[in-house]
Amino acid sequence: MAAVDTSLPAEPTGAAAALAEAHAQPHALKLYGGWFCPYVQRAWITLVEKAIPHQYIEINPYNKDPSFLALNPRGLVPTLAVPVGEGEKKPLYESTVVCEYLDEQFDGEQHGERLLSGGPYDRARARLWIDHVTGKIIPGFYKLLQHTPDKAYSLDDARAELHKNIRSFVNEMATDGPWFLGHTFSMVDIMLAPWAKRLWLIDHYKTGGTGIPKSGEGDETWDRWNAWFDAIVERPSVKATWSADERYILAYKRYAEDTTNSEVAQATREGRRLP
Ligand SMILES: N[C@@H](CCC(=O)N[C@@H](CS)C(=O)NCC(=O)O)C(=O)O
Repeated sequence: MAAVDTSLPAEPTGAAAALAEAHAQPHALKLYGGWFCPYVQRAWITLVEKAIPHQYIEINPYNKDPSFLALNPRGLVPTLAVPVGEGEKKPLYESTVVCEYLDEQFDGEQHGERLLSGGPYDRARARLWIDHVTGKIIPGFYKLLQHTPDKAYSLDDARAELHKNIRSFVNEMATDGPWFLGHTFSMVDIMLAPWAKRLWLIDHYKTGGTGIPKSGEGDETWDRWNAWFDAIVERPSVKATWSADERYILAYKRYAEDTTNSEVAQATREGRRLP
């Protein structure tokens, strides 16, 4: 059985290193993360967007340290340690749950607008498209990235599936601004940002790449996607949580060769729901 990636570089680099360093001091709110992890990046972006004081602790989730498992029995990052009363802490995990908690808990004026805002219908609709990102687009990303010639499906099949799921997401986007909700940046944008930021790895590793047309070379749906994409990869919180590009080439090689035994990769290989 292929090894899990315990050999990954231990620290973030570039902008993410500066951010981690700025949040290295002990703080009651702790984010346990891995620099390479897109699910962590969701939580990290939320912390930055809302200017939430916290401590960032880099760990390698593939080393299932007992102290880590005591916080999160699933053994996955992001894991958040949340202060509850005098010196007491409780854990939270699952990136969508962590981000929603941060959004609700840090609600003062200094934290800006709510990322999941509006009435019950607006919030439910946002969650619906977050569910689409998590349940359809992200699995499609890994299916394409982990494609190898011996698979039962072709590279074109994987590309078509990813395109279909991105397009149904884009068709729900407002047209009057770059973000999913138009002029309002929201949790829906954050939930997809880390994988959008990693799409170039598919171009790097897979023949034909993502196959997503450039603006003006496809139809209106792809033009709308490209407007969102250009805005999200330039969003300061997304850039601030990004390490040097060559680190991701290293980290994702095992996905591209389909040799990693990370839980996400195993689930993808076996056609199971992602962890
Ligand atoms: N559903 C989880 C997924 C988190 C996840 O898969 N994290 C990866 C790193 S990107 C991890 O901790 N993997 C450890 C392992 O596979 O053993 C979430 O949304 O937080």
